[in-house]
Amino acid sequence: MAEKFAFSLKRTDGRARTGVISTPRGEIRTPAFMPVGTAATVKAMMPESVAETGADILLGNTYHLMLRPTAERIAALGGLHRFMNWSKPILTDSGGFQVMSLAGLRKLTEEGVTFKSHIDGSRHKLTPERSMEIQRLLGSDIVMCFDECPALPADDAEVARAMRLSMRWAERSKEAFGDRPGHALFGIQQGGVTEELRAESAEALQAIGFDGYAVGGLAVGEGQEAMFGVLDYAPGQLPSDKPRYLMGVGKPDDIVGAVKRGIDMMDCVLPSRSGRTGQAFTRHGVVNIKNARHADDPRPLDEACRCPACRNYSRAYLHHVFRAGEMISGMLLTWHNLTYFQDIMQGMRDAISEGRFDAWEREFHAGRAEGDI
Ligand code: PRF
Ligand code: ZN
Repeated sequence: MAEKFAFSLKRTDGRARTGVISTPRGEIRTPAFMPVGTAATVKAMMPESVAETGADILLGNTYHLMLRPTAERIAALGGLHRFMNWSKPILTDSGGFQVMSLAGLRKLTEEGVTFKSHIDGSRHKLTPERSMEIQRLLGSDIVMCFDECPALPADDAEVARAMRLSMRWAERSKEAFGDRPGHALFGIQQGGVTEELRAESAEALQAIGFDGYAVGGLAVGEGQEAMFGVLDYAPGQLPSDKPRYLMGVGKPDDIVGAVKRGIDMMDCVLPSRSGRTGQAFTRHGVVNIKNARHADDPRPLDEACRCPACRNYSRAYLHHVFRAGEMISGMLLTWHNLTYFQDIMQGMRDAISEGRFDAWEREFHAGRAEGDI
């Protein structure tokens, strides 16, 4: 009998929460930040280094892996954990969101979505049933429902149509997922920035019943103020005894604002992608390492950071290897960014545990510059 998937809430401070998600592959401390390992790798990082940054769980993508190397091939090779040498939990996104943002020539029907691969133009189909099958073949620990996420701004009729389709797909996802002890299925709330639609979506999902609930459809062009406006009520529409996951967010201040409003999990490509394009996030703000003023600077990126980029290298070196197009540039900056994001999460977990989240948040915002530093 497989161990169970469970969420245990340890402490709340205002609306911020800290707890632990237990899975057969290990515990996930919440609030949790999930680095993105789209193509069975967190780009530029060895999995053991990703674990060292403090990540308890990675995100993988149905869309990319079904196209290359295919879910069937990964299953035959022992599943995604073994394939990529990551033994801790993996959450997989269901594919619909990536089809809409990446694939060419899409056709959406009640049944699902057909599309052309962004890699070779070949035709494929995703349905709730096929998405559940792919995520099972990958061996995902936390499976996401198949949904449709409209880009914002969109009119209410369009947002409502996409949300109601997503709720019918959520029911089909649950049916196709079946009963899999030790594995979790999360529903995804949609409804744009409209409170009534968010409420309708939350009720529909709870009537079906899930192991966790995601807030989808945000960070798609509405801006931080509108996103926080939704997060002022959306977590409260979802069960308090299950994890709440905000999909695809965000910058450090987005993450802090989301946790303050009751979010337990997040994922974003930002720390890894920015690392490869020369952007470092620090306690004082954003550092663009390509900027000429770093060329002679012997100081580390962030003197208080525990990562190898900050312990062993100067800004001058990081500037040089970035300008020279050396691979170590992306490796070191990604390592730094992932470390910094995980340290923010640890700081919030500690602060919530000790009932001092507000003070922690004030300190987080103090001494942060808006532009480049
Ligand atoms: N749905 C799914 N994946 C997502 C989103 C969504 O709404 C978002 C929205 N920010 C990111 N990734 N399935
Ligand atoms: Zn660092």
